[in-house]
Amino acid sequence: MRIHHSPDHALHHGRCELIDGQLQPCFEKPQRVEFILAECHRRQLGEVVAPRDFGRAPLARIHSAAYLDFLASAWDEWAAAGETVDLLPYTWPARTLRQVLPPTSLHGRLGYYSFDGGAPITAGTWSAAYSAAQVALSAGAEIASGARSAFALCRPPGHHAAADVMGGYCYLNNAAIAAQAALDGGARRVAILDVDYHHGNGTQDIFYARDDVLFLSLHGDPGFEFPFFLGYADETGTGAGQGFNLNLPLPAGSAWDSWSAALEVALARLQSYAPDLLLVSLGVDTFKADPISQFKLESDDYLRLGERLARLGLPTLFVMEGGYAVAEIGINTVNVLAAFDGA
Ligand code: SP5
Ligand code: ZN
Repeated sequence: MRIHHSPDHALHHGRCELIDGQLQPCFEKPQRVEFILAECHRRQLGEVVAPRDFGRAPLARIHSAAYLDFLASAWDEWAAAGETVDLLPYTWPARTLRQVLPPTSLHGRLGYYSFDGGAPITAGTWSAAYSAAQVALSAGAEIASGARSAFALCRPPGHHAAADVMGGYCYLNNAAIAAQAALDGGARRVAILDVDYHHGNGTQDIFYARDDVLFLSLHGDPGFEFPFFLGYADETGTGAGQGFNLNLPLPAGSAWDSWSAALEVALARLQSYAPDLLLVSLGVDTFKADPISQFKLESDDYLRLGERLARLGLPTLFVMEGGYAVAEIGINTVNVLAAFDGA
């Protein structure tokens, strides 16, 4: 399958995140994409193509204009004040505080538009996030014109980002933007299968009240794992979206046997939905050696995942999400894609 990729991802390179009480180098780093690309070349997965520029309109179908303006301008405002280090939020409107309109102060707005301190804004963050969204749109357009599958090598990732909230290394929800573009282009039903280790809280929230996007997610139980405050099994959708959200939280230590059993539950629901398009939020942080995760998938398990997804016989758009075991991220990711192609 073709690989949609922009070198602009490297413009985003956050310095630090808070892990176990210490500031550590960001796990979500440019080398992730370089390793995936190298493995795509080594295995001759397909042609690497640059994204088209669809502009800001398809982003605004998912994200609020105020949020997009904020993301596009925050760094310039910070730099104009003479600052050079990453912009990181430190105060959030939690339960006892007012959810007022965005405050005028830059750090007030930073807290208002985020849910954690894991999404630093750097000089190149907007350009990189914008390019990742265009990569997802380009890959989606290839499928709309008849391709069986396409790979959007997005970075930064997107599934934790909601309509006007960033966090968890995510700014723009690439998968949601591509799903909405598919619907706007004539698709009637889109299923998003999120196999990243973490719950895709942003994607769930964006489509929670809708029945034209079915969201299915396998992830570390939020009772013990980030993002903690969404992703439980009793979240099944609301209003017209009732029944169109399926969470399958799993315990720490889950390996292929239990993970794939949960996958079958998700796929049974997916097949009864009969979508026009399957979008896979592909995180490989389920890998046993992932430094921030607690599942136990082996590299060969990703081959089985790719084969299984191919058996659904649906046009399939793969959108890159997480995965932090950099040495194996290429092998694990391309295992899914190559096995899908080969099946
Ligand atoms: C896209 C994506 O995968 N985002 C994940 C964001 C996770 N951020 C929280 C990381 C907390 C890691 N704690 C690990 C403790 C290891 N000792
Ligand atoms: Zn993840």
